[in-house]
Amino acid sequence: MRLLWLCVGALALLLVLASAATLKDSPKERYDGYGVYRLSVKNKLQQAVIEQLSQLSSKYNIWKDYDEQSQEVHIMVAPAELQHFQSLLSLHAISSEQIIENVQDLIDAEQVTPAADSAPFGWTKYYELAEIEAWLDSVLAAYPTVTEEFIVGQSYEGRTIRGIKISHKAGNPGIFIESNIHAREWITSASATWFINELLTSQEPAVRNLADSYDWHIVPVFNVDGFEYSHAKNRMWRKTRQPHATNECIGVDANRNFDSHWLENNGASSNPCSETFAGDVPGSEPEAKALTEYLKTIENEFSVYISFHSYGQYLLSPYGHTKEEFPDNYDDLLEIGEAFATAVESLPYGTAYRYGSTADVLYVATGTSVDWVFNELNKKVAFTIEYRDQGRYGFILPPVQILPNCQELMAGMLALIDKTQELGYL
Ligand code: 0X9
Ligand code: ZN
Repeated sequence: MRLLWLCVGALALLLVLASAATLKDSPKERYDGYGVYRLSVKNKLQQAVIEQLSQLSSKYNIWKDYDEQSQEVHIMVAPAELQHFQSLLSLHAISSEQIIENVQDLIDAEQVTPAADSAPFGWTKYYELAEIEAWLDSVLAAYPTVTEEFIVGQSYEGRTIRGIKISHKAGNPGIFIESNIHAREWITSASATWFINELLTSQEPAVRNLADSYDWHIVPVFNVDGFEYSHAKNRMWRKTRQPHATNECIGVDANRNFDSHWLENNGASSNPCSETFAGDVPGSEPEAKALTEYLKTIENEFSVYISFHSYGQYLLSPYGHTKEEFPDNYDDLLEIGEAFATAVESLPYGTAYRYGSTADVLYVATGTSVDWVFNELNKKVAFTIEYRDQGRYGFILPPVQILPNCQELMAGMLALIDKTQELGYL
């Protein structure tokens, strides 16, 4: 009898060890045969069908939500679902076009970096969190008189959310940049690190003026847990990594978790499996909570707030929660948007950005960081930049496009700050 119990015990232990091992060593999610489709959505019923599908986010993953301007949705579909997907589309007369044939091919290509890139850090490839942090340390060490680290707080998994303040003189007006709140939007942290580097090293008079005349508070990777997960396990991860109390789906859309019109007007989802899950309560995510607490402590040190996202090529201003109303200073925000878009488009790439309020130009989004800063901290100039591209590569923007995207950021930012200053906000 004793022997039997011993055997049962040993077996149980083995099972526990095995499941722990699979969790730890679970392989990377692969996207072989996953396609991305551009759907043209003409009515509410078609919208509802797609909304239903998107609840099954590992099989049908929304890359770009429906917006009234383009009347399009970009959706990634698992190969096993293709037949079902095609018949649903024809049943509901939804026309579609494949924009990416095989997501895994793009993920593989993204990892192949030119042999020439032997520098410890640069902008011809994407880096993991540890590499970005090591680079940040080296920058802090190299420029001790004008840089300073700041800490936003701790993530759910206990990582430190770090930022860098660049100040060339006391009393400068401040600009806060938050980047990579959505984990899979890798171009955002690549652009943020490039921008930091430019502020510290560029000899261009216009950039020097940007660095010398303003204090920059920059968080290159805000959603640290999600970003790490997007590198280690699942390239297409968007949300935070906090498990839900009762649902198996993990994480919250951090950009729906802020306490400003939280979960109103269908601007977020109450379904934990949705990519736009708002959380059970505002500030349920330690990251969002930490950011609001931190921003309150430096409330008087900045007047402009910018959040980096991809993709779609937009410069978006408040409001996100309604398109029935617009901020009092909307005309100014449009003027700044126009300056940004004109500057970007005048570069040789000719990249077109659209601008306007989130709810008007894109879609209703509630509980976003930008709207929280605008509405609750009363910062009158707050924008979301949605970087390249428009769907050809989507979130998997090839490394060769990092630098062109960064050049566009600088041209746009110079114009944005110039106009903001001219209008008296800085
Ligand atoms: O939906 C979002 O959170 C952003 N688009 S993304 O494709 N990167 O997910 C847009 C949010 C912009 N709105 C506000 N900040 N108000
Ligand atoms: Zn985003």
